[in-house]
Amino acid sequence: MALQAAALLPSTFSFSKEGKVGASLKDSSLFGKSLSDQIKSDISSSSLKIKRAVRAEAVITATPAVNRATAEGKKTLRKGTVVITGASSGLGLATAKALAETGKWHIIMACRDFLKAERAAKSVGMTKENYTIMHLDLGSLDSVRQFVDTFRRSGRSLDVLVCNAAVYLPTAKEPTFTAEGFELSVGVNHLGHFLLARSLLDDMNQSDYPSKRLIIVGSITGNTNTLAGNVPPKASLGDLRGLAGGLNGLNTASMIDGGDFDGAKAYKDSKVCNMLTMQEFHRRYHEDTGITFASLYPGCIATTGLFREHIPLFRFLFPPFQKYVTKGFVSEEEAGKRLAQVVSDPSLTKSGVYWSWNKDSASFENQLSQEASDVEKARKVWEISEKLVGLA
Ligand code: NDP
Ligand code: PMR
Repeated sequence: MALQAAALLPSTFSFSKEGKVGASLKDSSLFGKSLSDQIKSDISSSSLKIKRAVRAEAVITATPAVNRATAEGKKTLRKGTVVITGASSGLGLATAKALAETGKWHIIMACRDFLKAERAAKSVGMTKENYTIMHLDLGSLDSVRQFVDTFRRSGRSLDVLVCNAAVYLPTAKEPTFTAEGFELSVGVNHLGHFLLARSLLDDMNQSDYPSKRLIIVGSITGNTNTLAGNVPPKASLGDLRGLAGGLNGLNTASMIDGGDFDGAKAYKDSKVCNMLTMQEFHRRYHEDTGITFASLYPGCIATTGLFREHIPLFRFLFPPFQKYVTKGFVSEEEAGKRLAQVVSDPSLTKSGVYWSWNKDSASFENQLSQEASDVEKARKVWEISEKLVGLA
């Protein structure tokens, strides 16, 4: 909070913890002192602090200050940098497009298929200066670590991270596994993102951007307090015995609750983990870092690649079913605008929130199910996940 407030101060130089200087000039006076006097005294009293802070800082990013004064003296916020996982299709791509169109964001498309991502960016009219593609396969922790390294080498600051990528394997009879041997749905959707978000938290903390956010995409189907969440198989993490055993399907179950493999349930369980993780981040880090942690259900985007593994009849009937029966359907474009709001809308800065949208497409804070808001379970999922990804 302190960092955010400092960066938003309108008429002084602001100094972040890391000693970065945010110059936001305005021709006015502060409590009767002239601006130039104020600046002079700010500079002299802070230069020592900056020198110390810069010496102490291991990584000095080359990011320009948050507020730049243009030639005409007009204040502009620098472009934010947002990392979006799985930006090569569906919701991630639509969000990247919506943000690129504002001209206020540089989008790091964190994708496993470079060519697909490049084609996707072109297909929605994104221009070169608005995006960079960086390789990330969430099914490999080495790849996650490599991504973090590549990102750091880019010299960009990290302002917003969107954990969006996911796989859904409803027709699989047998489990498949990530490089480290975790069941694929939970491995990619939860554990890969867990390591990514934990590793990049420090980077975000160092950014001088005024509104830093970490967003983990959730879903209605992981919430058993809804009709959609009561369609079998229902999400349930049980006592986490499968997760604790490493989900490897050999000496332990491939499902979090220790039960038999069910691809649809594994996806829903992974979404519960996503929503629990967001809240645990909030409890552990919001107050100290000022970072906004959020999750969301963007609506039923029944046309995306998420259903690629489903039977053809499902893929044919699902969009009209959602459009005309449940009326929960939302287009990729609309869903992208919703997630883009969670990334950058000044009114959505509240942390620890699971956002949803009503029929008029207005956002509201939604209630999570009992399990998806269970504080003790969130802590346990966090601690077990830390061990599985090598952070503890
Ligand atoms: P898509 O299948 O269109 O997008 C998923 C993205 O994840 C793709 O870009 C895909 O990459 C990427 N991905 C999959 N596996 C990996 C991996 N191992 N490493 C890196 N990236 C990977 O689905 P959606 O857009 O629908 O899903 C996006 C998010 O929205 C998910 O979190 C999903 O749970 C959530 N959601 C979706 C709803 C819907 O109705 N569709 C409803 C509620 C939530 P590639 O292109 O290479 O396959
Ligand atoms: Mg569901 C208001 C009712 C509603 C909504 C918003 C969704 C969203 N679904 C609803 C109801 C129903 N669905 C009902 C009544 C049925 C029984 C006919 C039903 C069935 C159904 C299936 C078989 N729905 C599904 C599936 C899937 O395979 C999808 C899934 O669970 O993916 C994990 C799905 C979904 N329904 C949704 C949403 C958003 C999904 C998919 C994506 C997700 O949660 O990420």
